[in-house]
Amino acid sequence: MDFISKLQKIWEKNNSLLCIGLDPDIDKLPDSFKSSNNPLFEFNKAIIDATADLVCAFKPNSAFYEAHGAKGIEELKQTFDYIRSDYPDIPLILDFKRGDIGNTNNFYAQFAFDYLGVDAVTVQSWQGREAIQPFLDIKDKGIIVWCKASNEGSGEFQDLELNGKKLYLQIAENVSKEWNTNTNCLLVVGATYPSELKEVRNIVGDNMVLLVPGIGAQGGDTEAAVKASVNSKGDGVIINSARGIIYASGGQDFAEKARAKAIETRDLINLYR
Ligand code: OMP
Repeated sequence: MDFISKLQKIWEKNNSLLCIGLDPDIDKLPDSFKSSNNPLFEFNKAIIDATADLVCAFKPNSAFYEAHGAKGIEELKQTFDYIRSDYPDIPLILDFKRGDIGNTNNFYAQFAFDYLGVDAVTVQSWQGREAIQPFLDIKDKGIIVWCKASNEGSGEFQDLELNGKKLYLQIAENVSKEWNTNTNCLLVVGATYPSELKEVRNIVGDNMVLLVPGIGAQGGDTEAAVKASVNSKGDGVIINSARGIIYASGGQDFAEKARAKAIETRDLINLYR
């Protein structure tokens, strides 16, 4: 099943727009994992088992695994394999924000879709459509293009005006009107920028899904982000939180506390959608 259909099904089944970021930082894991052979995977597995009925996606960020070399990549793959076998309804997003010339992108796509078997990836837009085409051609996968980043300094380039239009708005326009011929594109806009989220929603219309990270640890206001980003049907978004949920407690009750935080976050999102 293609990524967008899988997402629509799980939005309904779990009544949730919440995505949990599986970004395990070994220094923040409960002590019991420190002697484990697969600490990242074992931690993820506990979080996944505690929250799988509450989410519309899981999004591991590759950096947290690449940091550990081959062993980290192995645990990233274990994480995706586990979700695919035990929770096959849940879409898998690899957050790796790759982007290069087209020939090189073919090999990033092979890593994500053939080796890891994910349903969607995050990519850079900087090189232009022609370079991203190897991703865009894979019709059943979600290609999530970074548009307006959640970090404080993201305006340095993204807010520059070119011919009277801010760069991130031009990205939203090109992706929604020119790149999306296979209806497999999404855009990333940070929850920390609700008015920019609204502008992007107005440009892309009802049908494009937005990935919205930045609630929780980065301090994005959930009410403002949800109201600004949902479409007229009250969906069309994937709202991501990682640290705010996975480290709700640093003790042995981490999975239970992550579940409680995920319920609270899902319900808050649902209140404003
Ligand atoms: P927390 O800040 O811990 O909730 O994690 C946010 C996750 O979303 C990290 O994996 C970030 O790399 C990612 N992210 C952003 O924080 N800001 C962005 O603009 C884009 C992303 C992303 O593409 O998911």
